[in-house]
Amino acid sequence: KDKHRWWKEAVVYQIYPASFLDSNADGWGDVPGITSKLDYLKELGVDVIWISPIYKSPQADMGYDIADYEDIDPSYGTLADVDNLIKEIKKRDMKLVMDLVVNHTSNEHAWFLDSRSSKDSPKRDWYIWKPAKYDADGNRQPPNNWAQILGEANSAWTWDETTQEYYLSLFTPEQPDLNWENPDVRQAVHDVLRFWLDRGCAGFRMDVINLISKVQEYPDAEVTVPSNKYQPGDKFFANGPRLHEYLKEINQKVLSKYDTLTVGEMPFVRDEDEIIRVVGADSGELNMIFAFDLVDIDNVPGDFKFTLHPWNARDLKRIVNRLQRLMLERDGWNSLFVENHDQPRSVSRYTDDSDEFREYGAKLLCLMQTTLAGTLYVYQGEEIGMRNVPPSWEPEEYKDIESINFFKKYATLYPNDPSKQAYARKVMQRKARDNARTPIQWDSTAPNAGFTSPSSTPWMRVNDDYPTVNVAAQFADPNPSTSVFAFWKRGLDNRKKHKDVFVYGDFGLVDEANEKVVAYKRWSEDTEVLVVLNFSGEEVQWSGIGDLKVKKWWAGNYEDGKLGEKERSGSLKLRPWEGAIGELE
Ligand code: TEU
Repeated sequence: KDKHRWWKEAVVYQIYPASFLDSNADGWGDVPGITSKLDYLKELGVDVIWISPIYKSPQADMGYDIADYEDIDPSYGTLADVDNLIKEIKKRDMKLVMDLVVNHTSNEHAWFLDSRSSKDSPKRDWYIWKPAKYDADGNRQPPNNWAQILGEANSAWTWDETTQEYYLSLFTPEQPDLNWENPDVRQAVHDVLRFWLDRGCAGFRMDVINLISKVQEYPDAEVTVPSNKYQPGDKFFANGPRLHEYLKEINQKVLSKYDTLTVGEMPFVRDEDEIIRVVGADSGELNMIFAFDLVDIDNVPGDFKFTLHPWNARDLKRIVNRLQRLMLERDGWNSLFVENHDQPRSVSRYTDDSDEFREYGAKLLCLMQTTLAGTLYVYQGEEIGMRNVPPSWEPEEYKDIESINFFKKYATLYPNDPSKQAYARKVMQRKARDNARTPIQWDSTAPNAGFTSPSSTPWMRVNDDYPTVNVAAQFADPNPSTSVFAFWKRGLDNRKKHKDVFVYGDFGLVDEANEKVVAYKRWSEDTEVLVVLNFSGEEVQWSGIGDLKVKKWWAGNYEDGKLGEKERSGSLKLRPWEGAIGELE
């Protein structure tokens, strides 16, 4: 059976539109800005462009709160701008994927305004309304103890004065959850998909799509974080009872009539059978998901996200191995990503972003990402090795609602405790979503790095390192030894040339127990390669290669012309953060 699919081989590039490129000097990125950079993306090797939400939105959560699914927010441009973008994308033989956010809407969406207007509104049941509970002292309490996802100090329920009931708002009060139990809601969502597919878009990234079906009893969650009033309730809203039914319905009614790429964002889920039910070749649900295993590697298990948890190469291998096997042995499919707009920068998180090692780190991650099975997602700025915001930034520089809520929680709980305040700043500099949301550094023009005109004020501060880390400097340099961009370009090209090995080939770990080195083999019928990645800042004498013999080294991040002289068997000397790909005999 032929397992080749265009969406398996595609390289997807994620654009976070507010921070990509501002074409009209208002400090906010826009659709014409994206259109003007299509040649740049084509040059990199991109096939599909996914744009985070550009629909009409009050921007309580940067567009993940949609007020009108069929119009564009004026800050980004117009529907005509999008039509032009699609035309220009197609001209270059690329495709566009839209972000579909249908677990919730904005509280300013007409559906919700209608729903909250009265208990008798015909749309009352489009959202999830429940009466209050009262504690022993007669105080009003939300229907259950679930915590809000983007503000853990708060309840996931919001009180509505007008109709005297609570509505469910898992992310923020500005993002009421839709009631998917209601068939009219599902049909309205199907219409949204058709609207965009008929306009020429080639698929969807589906925001938190595994949260659309909730356990209807809405039970209290188990207390896993005793210091917090509210608790993670994901057991009752992630992969709920009717999820598969809803996904199959979308497929039958809409997607099956088009040729699409679909990727479902699925936080909280680890269970392999659950994943295969969604992405198995014959599931009739989605092509692939975003699994969170790799980006959750440094979270304390069971706790909230703003925690720090140590990990090493062995943990990373365990995760990679599990996800690779899931695809290759169970005929599912998956995505490869180490960055997106919700995560810190990968070079800062998984490697060392000091001036000495940043470029090696960025290329090490590129070697890993371009040699694993799965559809590859590159997040804007990753291709030039952009880093996290500097530790010196004050909390005021953080713009994300989740960050603001977190700093607020710490200020309220520990107003006079400098060590707690210092901890909050440290954890945010490592984990905040803002790290990935700083404007793209196009060149070294002061003070806005070419993102917006020098006299405008960007909506978010530009990372201070733009004089050295910027697109212009790397784009002008075609040498992969010195340019991270050129290294990515060659890596993507190599992946496509050898897709039988890298996209479709088999996978096996080498030296599984090693805590510093990530090594694996990929092979097809006629080619076998070894990928060796030193995920440590130390020099390692690696004997894990055992009996394997490298015939030819293909690429490495320490090339400096000496890759040909690298050892081919027995024991390899790996410099800090060194990685290489070699063809085996
Ligand atoms: O994210 C959902 C999600 O569960 C996480 O990625 C979440 O943002 C993270 O754990 C918080 O630290 C999606 C979007 O990608 C995100 O930007 C939105 O805020 C969220 O859904 C709500 O739409």
